[in-house]
Amino acid sequence: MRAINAMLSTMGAGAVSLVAATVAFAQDKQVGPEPGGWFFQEAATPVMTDLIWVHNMVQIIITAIVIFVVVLMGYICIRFRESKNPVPSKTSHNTLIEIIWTVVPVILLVIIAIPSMNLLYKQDRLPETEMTVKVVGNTWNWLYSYPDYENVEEWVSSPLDKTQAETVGQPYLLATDAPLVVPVGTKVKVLVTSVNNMHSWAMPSFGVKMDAVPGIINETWFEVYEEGTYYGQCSEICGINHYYMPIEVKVVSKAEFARFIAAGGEPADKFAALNIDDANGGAAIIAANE
Ligand SMILES: [Cu+2]
Repeated sequence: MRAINAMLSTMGAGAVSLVAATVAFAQDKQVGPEPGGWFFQEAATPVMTDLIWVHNMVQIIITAIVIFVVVLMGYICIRFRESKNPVPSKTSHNTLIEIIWTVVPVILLVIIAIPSMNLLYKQDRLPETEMTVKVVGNTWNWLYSYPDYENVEEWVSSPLDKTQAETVGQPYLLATDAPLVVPVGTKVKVLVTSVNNMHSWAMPSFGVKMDAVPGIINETWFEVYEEGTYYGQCSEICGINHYYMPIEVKVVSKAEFARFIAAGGEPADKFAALNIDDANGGAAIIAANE
């Protein structure tokens, strides 16, 4: 499978060099919400890998506690029921048991706290990042820009409607006309803010959920393991079209990203057939909101 993906990527890269001034992306991995899905999405970043690990560890501990308590309660209900135990014990204190039920929970909480705190700081404290993207929430779409690359203008990422999504074979309510494009294996700083009301830029497979608040610039980071398309959704109820502001992140090879930037970041090329004019469409939407 890996070999096939690698082959497809190579073919995709070949296609790019053949078609001048067109930036096409190799279609490979897709990670996002799935109908009926109830567990985490596949981990795409080190933060999400740790997050799933901490979740599983806590899950094991609480399951063990629940089983222990239920079994103990069952045993007590049966063993000490009135008919079997007509003269109940008058015991009110037992120092050893009291020490155990104090010390054991403390140890368990410390075992949970150490990796939890580690994860919290891993998410919160940015490492030395290699590039920055700026994400601005708008009602109801996302504006993306690269403060590091002035030749790439800020662009609007709007959801594809049902027909458009079907035409390009991408998931409706997740696919956009112009995804955020980032290189693989790169520590990316994300600056998140909003121009009107609150939104939240949430990428479950990245372990990222950052509020977009007007007047405040929040920051977070990610480093994606593998190339592919990753989907998220606005996760702060922001108004009537909250359901209709998906997030699409295209993770490409470093070489492909360099070509994309050199080409001025033409994000809409692969949707040219759909006749979407991002620059004008976006401007119209912004103007309508002002
Ligand atoms: Cu929203």
